[in-house]
Parts: sequence; structure tokens; C-alpha cells
Amino acid sequence: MDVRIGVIGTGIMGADHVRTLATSVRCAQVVAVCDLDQERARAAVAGLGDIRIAEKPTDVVAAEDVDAVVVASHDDTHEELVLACLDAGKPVLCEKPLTPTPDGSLRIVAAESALGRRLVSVGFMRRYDPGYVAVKNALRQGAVDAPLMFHCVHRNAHARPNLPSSALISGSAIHEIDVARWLFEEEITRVTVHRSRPSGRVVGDTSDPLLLVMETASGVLVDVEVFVNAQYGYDVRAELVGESGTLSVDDPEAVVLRTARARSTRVFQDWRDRFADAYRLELQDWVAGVAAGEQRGATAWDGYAAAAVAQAGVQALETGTPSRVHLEPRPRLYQRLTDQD
Ligand code: ISE
Repeated sequence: MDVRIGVIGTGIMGADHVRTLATSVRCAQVVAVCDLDQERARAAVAGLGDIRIAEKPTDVVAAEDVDAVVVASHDDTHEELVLACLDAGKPVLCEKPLTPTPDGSLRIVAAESALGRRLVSVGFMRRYDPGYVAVKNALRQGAVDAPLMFHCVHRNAHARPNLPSSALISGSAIHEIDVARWLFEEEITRVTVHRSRPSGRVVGDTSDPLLLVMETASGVLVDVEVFVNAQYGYDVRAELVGESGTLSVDDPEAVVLRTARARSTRVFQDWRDRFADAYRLELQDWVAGVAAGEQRGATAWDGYAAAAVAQAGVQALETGTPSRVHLEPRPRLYQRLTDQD
């Protein structure tokens, strides 16, 4: 039996999820979508078969023929929609960030804990990227002994004019925050943020790029250059430094072109092509989990913890001083730090 899915929000990521679910995920059937912009919803389902356009998000959540929901609408709507899914007892995959601030995520954690079973997954897709997975496996097998540092680069080609500087942390670096927690299986305790001289290519007053330096509970240092107007393309890389070697995540295998006395490989346009495999594997695992009655991938607790670190980062950016991460006690429902073990 296929898992019947409703997708709320058909912007960049929602439309991508609809297409991936409809064309590349086994045992999944998209039955309904909705978006504030009906035209955009129609465009997202064009050519994908019989998919209903619902009027309201609550219609998608309540529909009898919807077994599980993907929430890919505006970040500010996530809390209300995820809580509605919990009320309806339906599994939900919510795009990152789970909520814009930790308070909202904590309310989701509390509602799910009260329910006593995990239904919420958060779209931290890098946990499924073959490169990051290989680093985690190698680290576990002791390939470089104990980790000491994790150097990360996160560059987008362009951001919208006047993007709030905080979005570099809560919308972009939040992926490295999650990856660090998942890789090292411990919490991040302190964040410092440095601003460089702003790039002259930035349109508006975004402070871009930023450098985050985070510390984990055991003392691993994680630094992240976030640069969302890097112009030349989308570029995400990382190097983990251990006591006896390093592990790197670079571009996935790319064809090397040699011509006219030059050697080159392509640079990605955005996260959809860089992380296409990760998104597909994430959706496949989520669907398999729904069919098996199990929650898979990042939990609501992971969403909360990432939001709390991001909030500390935004505070560090605003004050220019290091900021401690405050986390409430972890409820029993989320006993392990991650569930990808
Ligand atoms: C975007 O919203 C994403 O989630 C991408 O994965 C990230 O790399 C990018 O920086 C964000 O703007």
C-alpha cells in the first residue's frame, strides 16, 4: 500500500518535494497540495498525474485520504501546521527550521511528548548526503581518532536584497549546526560570531559574510563561513580534523573537463542540485518510516536544539560577544541525541 501524502507549500522546496515524491520515491503517492498562490500550486503538480489542489492547509491535514504531511510553507507557519498534524495523529516532515525561534519548537516537543509517540521529522537533509554519511561512518570506525575541529564553508550564489543578517544563521548555518550535533552526538554549548568587512556585492544592508565559531560540550571547535552572496555558485564543503587525520566532504563526484589548456568541473547552482540525492534519500526513508509506523530522520528535539543554537548565534551577532546555548531538559521521548545511529 502506498503512503498517501499531502504537501503544504509549493514554493522552491515544496515543489521540489512534490516532484521527487511523485517521480523518484517508492511507495509514495502525492494526493493533495496547497499553497497561498493557487497558480504556483497548479504549476507544481503539472504533468504529475491526479493531484488535488486543496484550498487551505487545514483541509490537507484533515483529509481522510492523506496519511502523512510534508510542511514546506513559510517558516512562520510551521508551528501551527505541525501542531495540527500532531492533533490529527499524522506523521509530518517539516522543512527546516522547525520553527523560527526555540520557543515554538519547544511547544512542538511538549505536544509530541504529551502524545507519547514521535510523529515529527525535520528536513535536515544533510544527514542523508552520501558524503556526510561517509564522514560519520569513518569517524565512528576510528579512521581519524577523536575529533578536534570541524571547518565548514557554506556559500550561496545570491541572496535576496536586504536579507536580515540573522537569516545567515537561522536559515543557512542551521544546517551545519545540525550536522555538527549529528556527527559528534553531543550538544553545542557556546557560539561566537564574527563579521568581515561586508562584501560590496551585497544588495542592501545584510552583514555578509559571517564566521561562526561554536564549541561542543566535549570541546570540539566548529567554524562555519556563511557567505550568501558569493556570486560564483553554491558551494558547501567541510573538513573534520581528528587526532590522526582528516575527513573531508567536498563536491560529489563531478566530471573533470579538460579543454583549451584549462581543467574545470562544474559548480552547483543551488542546494537542490547539490543535495538532490540527500533530498531523495530523506523522503524515501521518511515514507518507509511512515509505512512501518516509525519516525525517521531528525526529531522535533533536534529541531528545537538547532533553533536554540541559532538563537544563541543571532544573539552573539547582535552583541559581538560569545553567547551560551540554553537548552531545556530533554524529554524521555527523545532519549538519544540522534536517531540515525
Ligand atoms: C536554504 O534555505 C537552504 O535550506 C539551503 O540548504 C541552504 O544551503 C541555503 O543557504 C538556504 O538559504
